[in-house]
Amino acid sequence: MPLPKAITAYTLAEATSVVAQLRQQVRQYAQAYYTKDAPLVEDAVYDDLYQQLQQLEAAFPTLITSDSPTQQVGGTVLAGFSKVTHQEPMLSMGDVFSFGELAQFDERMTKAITRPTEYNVELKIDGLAISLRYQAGKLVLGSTRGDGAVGEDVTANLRTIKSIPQELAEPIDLEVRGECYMPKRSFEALNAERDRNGEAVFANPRNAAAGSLRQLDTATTAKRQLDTFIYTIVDAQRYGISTQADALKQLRQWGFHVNPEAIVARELTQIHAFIEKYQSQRDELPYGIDGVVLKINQLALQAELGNTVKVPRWEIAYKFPPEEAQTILQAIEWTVGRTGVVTPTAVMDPVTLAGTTVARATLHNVDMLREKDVRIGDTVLIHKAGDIIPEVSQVVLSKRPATAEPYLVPTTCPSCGSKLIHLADEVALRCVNPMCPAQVKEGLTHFASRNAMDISGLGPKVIAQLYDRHLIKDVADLYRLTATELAQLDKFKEKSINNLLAAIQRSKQNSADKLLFGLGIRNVGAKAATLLLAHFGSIPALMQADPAEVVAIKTIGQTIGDSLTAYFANDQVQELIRELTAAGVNLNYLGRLTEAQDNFFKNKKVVLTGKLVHYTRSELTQKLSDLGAQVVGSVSAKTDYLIAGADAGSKLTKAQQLQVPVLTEDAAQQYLNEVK
Ligand code: 1X8
Repeated sequence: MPLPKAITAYTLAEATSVVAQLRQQVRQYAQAYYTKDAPLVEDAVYDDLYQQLQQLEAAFPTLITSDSPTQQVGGTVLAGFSKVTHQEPMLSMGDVFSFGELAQFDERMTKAITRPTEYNVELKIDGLAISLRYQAGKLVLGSTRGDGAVGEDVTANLRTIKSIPQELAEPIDLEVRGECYMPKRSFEALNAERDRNGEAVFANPRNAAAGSLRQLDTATTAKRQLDTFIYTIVDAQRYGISTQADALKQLRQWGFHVNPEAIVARELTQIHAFIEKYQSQRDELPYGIDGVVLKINQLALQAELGNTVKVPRWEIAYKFPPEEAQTILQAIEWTVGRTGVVTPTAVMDPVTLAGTTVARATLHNVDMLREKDVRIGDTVLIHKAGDIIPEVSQVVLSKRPATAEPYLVPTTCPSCGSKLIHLADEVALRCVNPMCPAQVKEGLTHFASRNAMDISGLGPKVIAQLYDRHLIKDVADLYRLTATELAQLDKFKEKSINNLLAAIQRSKQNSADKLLFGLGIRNVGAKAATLLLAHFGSIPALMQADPAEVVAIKTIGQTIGDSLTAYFANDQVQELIRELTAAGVNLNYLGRLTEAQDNFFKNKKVVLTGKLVHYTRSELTQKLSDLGAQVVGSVSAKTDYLIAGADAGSKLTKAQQLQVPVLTEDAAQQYLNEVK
């Protein structure tokens, strides 16, 4: 259905009234469709109205408002996120992990209140908490929880989420809170696409949702298909509501997306049944949940009970145990680390676990392998430690095939074939051959890594190729690589070759603490390396230092001292240092003598772009460096922040593609001013 007359025939007054009508209709239909899952009209009718609205807005741009449905597809590029101080703090919640602890919570509640205890029991959604503020019925502010007191203003991004009403039917002032999440299907589609494009995949839907909400280009957020469940009305009693169950009803009526799985319960047995039901069904739900929330149903009682310093007394989360899956162990792979430690990895039939497909899991070390008596062909239980790294938790002995034989732990290194040994008091199995190819490659990768020499473009795959083609055998060889040699590598064209050579060149100027750490000396971590060089000033000075002086440095003990002595006593090491010196690698400490105090920019990689107003480039670079930031030239996935001034170009685009947070110069200045 086209508009009744040509767009050009509309007066501004007519257009104003038609636009208002269209918006109301489109909103109503969209809400029925998205939040109630009950469309009122056919898609084509909706699309028509939507297009008419778009056409009128295009002809009368002064009528465009940020809350128009047409603006919800995003497209605005933000300069950064400003901070929002929550009017009521967004508290977190106490949690329990067993029915026993849950009973203790219930006992506390029963003691504290005289009436029979009644709970509203809801699912705990695995997303991120958001707050939405409405004024006279219009959405005016959407923010993240942040630290609970101060969050970030993500209004423009939240406006792209279809289940969030832009305008309520009643012109009320209101603040509601809930969870923003990414449905499992959207998460899988997003990760599949990112994988195809060679981009890093998100570890879980929660991270994906958080990343999507912090997009500076709202069009990206719009594409991410985020959804919400709203579960709290701030100060609900103001609206004549007296229980949490009624609050959920009211929220639904106002047009919010409210999770349908909630019950009112008085008995623990009912709550146990609810928990067990959803714990076993969580895989079938289209969104992630990580537990169940119990809230005292009566709002007046909630108010009486109040909060502790950190959490409300009247609610608790029952957290599900980590998700487990069963699968069959097909093989055990052994990997040699930088220090020669050989670790086992289980290779299993692929299985879905907490939303992702898992085919490999850590078995930690030989002792654990022996203790669990893991055998090839065994059925094993796996879970994700810290929700990310899969590990084998248990062998299901009842399912062990009669033919399964005890697993024979390798006696020789899978990389170099040398005999593996157990060092005294160590659970680890080690390859002690310093020339072991696997160890050398790991050592080279460590040298190039971010906290060490930070040579971008020199990851494990490139290192492996360089080593296997005999182009490098130690770190000094890196500084002798030529363009012709790099051209032999897979996918290395002129641009990647030049970038890598430039990165290698740049690393020569690093402060020598990065070099010291990069050498991979046993027990010498990044912190120790910095302390040592801040004290001695250079690697040659450290090499000649009196061991007693080394050990006397605060937090540097005998273990580090002995490691250094042994390392530098080695003739090959001395030759390596000579070669690095000859190649022009800096051996002096260039950092500050005192470490920068904690601040927003400390240890962050920052890129500057665009025209700055408050500072010159070099002033800002100096200020950031003083705060312990590293100011680098180009944006990569490793960049922590891009500070963008006016007329920013390709760096800004790249940062947005890589989801690197972008700060305006003003925002950067605010953070700088926070440092005393
Ligand atoms: C966090 C969550 C709550 C609820 C659901 N999912 C969450 N992640 C709920 O109340 N239904 S409440 C909450 C909090 O208070 N921090």
